Amino acid sequence: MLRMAGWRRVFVYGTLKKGEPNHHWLTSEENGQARFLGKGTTAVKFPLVVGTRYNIPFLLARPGEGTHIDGEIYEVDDSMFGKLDQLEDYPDYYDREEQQIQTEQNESSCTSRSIQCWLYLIRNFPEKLLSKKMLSSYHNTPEQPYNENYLESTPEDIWSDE
Ligand code: PCA
Repeated sequence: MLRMAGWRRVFVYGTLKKGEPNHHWLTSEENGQARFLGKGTTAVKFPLVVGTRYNIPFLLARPGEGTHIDGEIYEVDDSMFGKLDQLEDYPDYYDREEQQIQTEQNESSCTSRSIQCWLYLIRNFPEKLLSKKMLSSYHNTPEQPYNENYLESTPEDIWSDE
């Protein structure tokens, strides 16, 4: 596949997935370009929990705990990558790092491969988050609706109820 300069692969597991509340960030042409490459799963286990009164999905920087996480792989241009950093308030709130992502099995050849992608994760979090239910796949639900008002709150306020 032709690799274009300035494009990065990003693995999204939360509100940026198709059908989830922030997916429009990836499809808005004003933000830049994003190309869906396929579904994937983290090669490493991570705790994925929904926390705070805003019901935000958090992938916690505790590799080896939790489960392999399902998500979607996108190739994004520089402009889109910058927008995603803005949405995740990188580096003040979410950090990001490159991780190996196992791609979905190719039906005809029964093979899958693992590729490096950026993902957003939380490094400084209240330990209490680790006692929440750990998910392998995030979906926004009416029982625990995502509340984007957290975008207007301070990091201290976000953690205040955990
Ligand atoms: N958005 C990013 C990180 C957490 C979130 O809600 C994502 O979907 O991967």
